[in-house]
Amino acid sequence: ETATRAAAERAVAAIATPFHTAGREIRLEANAGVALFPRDSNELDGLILRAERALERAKRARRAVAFYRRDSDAASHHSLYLESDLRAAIEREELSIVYQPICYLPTGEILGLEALTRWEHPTRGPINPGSFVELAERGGFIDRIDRWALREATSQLATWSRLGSNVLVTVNMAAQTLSDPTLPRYIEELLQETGAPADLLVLEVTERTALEDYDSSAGVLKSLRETGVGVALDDFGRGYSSLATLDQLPISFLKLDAGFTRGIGTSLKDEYLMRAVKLFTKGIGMPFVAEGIETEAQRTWLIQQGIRFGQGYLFSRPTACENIVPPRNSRASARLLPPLPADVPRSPN
Ligand code: G
Ligand code: MN
Repeated sequence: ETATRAAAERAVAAIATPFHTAGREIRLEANAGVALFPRDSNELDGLILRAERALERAKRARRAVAFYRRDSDAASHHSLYLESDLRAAIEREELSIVYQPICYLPTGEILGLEALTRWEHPTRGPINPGSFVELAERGGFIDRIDRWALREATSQLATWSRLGSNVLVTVNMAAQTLSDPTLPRYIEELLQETGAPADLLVLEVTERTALEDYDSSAGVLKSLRETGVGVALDDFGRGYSSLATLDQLPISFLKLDAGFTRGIGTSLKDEYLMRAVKLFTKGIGMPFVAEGIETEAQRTWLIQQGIRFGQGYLFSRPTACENIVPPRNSRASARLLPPLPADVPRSPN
């Protein structure tokens, strides 16, 4: 450890030495996180992950060099096992998809079905989706899970559409998945293979997802829109939202975060915000879906505001596809997927 520490400190010091270029002095900062083979892990992935954990500690403690400490972070040790289980989960068929309806509020009619991935661990039982998605994002393989979900959902969409339904199917996408320029091609192949109609498939992206790697993601979203696949902006209002980007991204409809629905009847601020977003989206011709509707009172208030689309336990919990009968001949796609805002004539100024 002593020799490794000395080497790491020399490297950090070398990077931190000021240098001159084009007549300017440049100063860089560096930290190092170290994991040792085979003490900390005998696998490359494990070593990298642990070195990253050590690096996080070095940055937090503002130290040049930090070593991975097994006992310092029992929880992350635990998540390493879980992570390798998750990598294997696709092949072991432990992942499944449940669907939650997106409804027309006045009638409860189903317009769309959001595909939500579930993981049933062989010994630990169901794992919370939030935590396994984060695990896969940190491990750098969320795209494999997203692409698996896309394949499943697209083939389910094809089945439903052959039965005469034209309900939309939406699938959640992570930033990593969305910034891959081969994604549109992958989706087109899926559509061809399964015979699912492109205009009934919608990708749900969060603003953070779309903006994290804006240059590649915007290109991917644009080519997807050209093939007819829709894009919904998910979790709007949760931390990253700006009204300006709504206009820059090719968004078909917006899903307002469940947190605001919870505020109905208790928080005037949430109510005003929903009304403001309603006014804005109506102005640019973008449908608006309220998430997390749990009570009749919330639904009534939303309808009074002219908000016509919503999702939540009031209508249905996420459900296995065998237990869902999507309606035939609803005008689902037309209601939620009007022409893109860019095609809507705008008033001058
Ligand atoms: O980020 P996104 O909006 O895709 O998250 C959907 C998650 O919200 C799912 O895990 C789903 O089970 C959960 N969910 C859906 N409807 C409701 C609801 O009415 N109340 C609560 N508390 N959670 C919900
Ligand atoms: Mn979603």
